[in-house]
Amino acid sequence: MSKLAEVDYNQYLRVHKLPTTWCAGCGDGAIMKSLIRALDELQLPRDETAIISGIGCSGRFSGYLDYNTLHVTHGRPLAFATGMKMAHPKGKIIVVSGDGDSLAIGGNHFIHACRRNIDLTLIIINNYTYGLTGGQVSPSTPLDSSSPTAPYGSIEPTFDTCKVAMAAGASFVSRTVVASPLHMDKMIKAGLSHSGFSVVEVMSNCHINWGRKNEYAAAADLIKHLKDRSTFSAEESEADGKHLLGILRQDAEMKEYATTYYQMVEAVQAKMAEKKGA
Ligand SMILES: Cc1ncc(C[n+]2csc(CCOP(=O)(O)OP(=O)(O)O)c2C)c(N)n1
Repeated sequence: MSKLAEVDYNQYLRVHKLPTTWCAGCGDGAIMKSLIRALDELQLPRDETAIISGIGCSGRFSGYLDYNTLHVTHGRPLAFATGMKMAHPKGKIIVVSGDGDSLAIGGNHFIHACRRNIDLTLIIINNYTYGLTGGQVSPSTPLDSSSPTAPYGSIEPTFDTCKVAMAAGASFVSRTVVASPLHMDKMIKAGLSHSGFSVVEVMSNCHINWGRKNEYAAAADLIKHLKDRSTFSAEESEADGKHLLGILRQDAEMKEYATTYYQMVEAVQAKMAEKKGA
């Protein structure tokens, strides 16, 4: 049976910032460890790697991970990441974002990053809710579930993050669940290894601000629920709305934005030099 890679986590963390502010049992800790295992295996050069996050519980990643980091305004990590990638196209840039951060206030940036197919990796931690601010409804809150802003149940249909990403043009799209750390490791590693816009949606547990309102107040119960609500079968997912896991799109041939841009700059400069010489 395969097992989790053994890694010295502390060498990737700003240990003086620990313990984390996350609630006991929060999926964010498991996801951060999974990201560390992926970083450890891929050995991306630290000087060329940046981690950017917005506001939210998920926003803490840029505080804890000992890389070049940016902690930016709510909903805007992809905008900052895009600027960073264009200024430094060789850099490996990882954005960690909540479902509120990337699908609600940052939804526009999400769609356009997909459309441009810019070489960034976006890890969306989908915990069904605005965790940090108390559990308000987000674009991925399950229909009929309760929250402080929908005490009688949410009447809003949810976004399927991965379908939106594929429709908008992302070249790598995958989904995993915090209940399956080995699968999570695999998806994050694959996303980081892709050249182009890669989206890794991680279904995660906010048992405190979503679970307590929906009969999953214990972390273990909600993690089990998420596992039960996930499937590797497209048919099953279509039939009863379960979260479809796995790599849903992987296309290395699609044009990447920064590369195309700098190729154009080179071509225009060559043309201008030719004109000058003539
Ligand atoms: C412009 C702006 N609007 C609203 C807020 C308040 N706010 C902070 S975090 C957050 C939602 C966080 O939810 P999500 O992105 O899903 O992340 P999570 O906390 O669940 O990881 C909101 C609404 C803010 N900080 N800035």
